[in-house]
Amino acid sequence: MMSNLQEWPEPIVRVQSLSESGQHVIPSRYVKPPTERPSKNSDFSDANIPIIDISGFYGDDDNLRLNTLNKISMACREWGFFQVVNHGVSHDLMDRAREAWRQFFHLPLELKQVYANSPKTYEGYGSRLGVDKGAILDWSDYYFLHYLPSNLKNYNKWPGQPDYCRCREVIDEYGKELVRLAGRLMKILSLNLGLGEDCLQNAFGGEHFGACLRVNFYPKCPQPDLTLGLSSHSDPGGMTLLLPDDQVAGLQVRKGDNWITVKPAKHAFIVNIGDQIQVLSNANYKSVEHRVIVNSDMERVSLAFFYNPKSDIPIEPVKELVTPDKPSLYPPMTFDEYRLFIRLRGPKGKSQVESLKSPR
Ligand SMILES: O=C(O)CCC(=O)C(=O)O
Repeated sequence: MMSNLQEWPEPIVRVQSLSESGQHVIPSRYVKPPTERPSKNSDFSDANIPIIDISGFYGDDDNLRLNTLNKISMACREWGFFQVVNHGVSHDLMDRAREAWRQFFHLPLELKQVYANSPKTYEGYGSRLGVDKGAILDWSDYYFLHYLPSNLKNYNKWPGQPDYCRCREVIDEYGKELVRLAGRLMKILSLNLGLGEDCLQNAFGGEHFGACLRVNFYPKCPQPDLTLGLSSHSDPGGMTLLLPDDQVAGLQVRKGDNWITVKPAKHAFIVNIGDQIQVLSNANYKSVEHRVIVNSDMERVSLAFFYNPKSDIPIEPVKELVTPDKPSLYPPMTFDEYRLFIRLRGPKGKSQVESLKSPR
């Protein structure tokens, strides 16, 4: 299987170059089948994912603390997504991180090409997920890098040029803050599942958890109704903290048969449950499908920080959540094995975690 992951099956085309070419028609490689196009069940109502102030969890007021836990619990069960505000991460750092990456994507192509990625590790500057030859592609470029564990962290694979982008510095600072926030959210999720506060973190391998960053760049698109910036998928990892663009909406979350467009709150992080927490929670929490739409007027930048289990330990439902009434739904699998699926096949809804279910 690994041999399929050595090289891309076709020459890579940067979506940003297509966008900048000024063509009014997108290449057929980016045209989605009618059922996957954005107009299909997109919801233009006022619905939004919950916005939760987590500072209430850390104060002296027991009621407020309980209330905050409950709000997060409801959000995890009803949406699999929520926005956190008053999360303790410096707003200035959030803005600097997004802007550093925006500058990176605006560098001349030759400078970015130095970091071109391959499907072997996906680290670096990329323009597709999955290695199926002839696949319909998404309207985005991205940059993927490992932040933890430290043996995978490799500054040579982070953008270092030119200096004024300051990507390396800012990622280090940003990563540190996001690891702290994710650790706090892990405790909250654990408590809400009726577990000891360290249970989920321990199942992630304690201090040996992993973390990586994918920065998405969605260039302007002349025919946004025909394509997607990112196809529907659930996140393969543990938990995602997304810093969306502050100017442009684009993320849509599945709610039943509809797609709800997230309206980002100022300086909020969008938090969502990934497949590994679905598995550990024995499906008490579900990772929810999401996708990204693009538009013809504005580019969009987002930073997805993935907080993951140690990659070589078996992940299976935690014992306390397996009962005679609710037997284990998933056999053990390491995250290394699990993420091969998306690396080979690209984003494909929830097909992977569904296919994992133990026969019963
Ligand atoms: O750009 C976004 O808003 C979402 C990105 C996303 O879903 C991802 O990177 O997995």
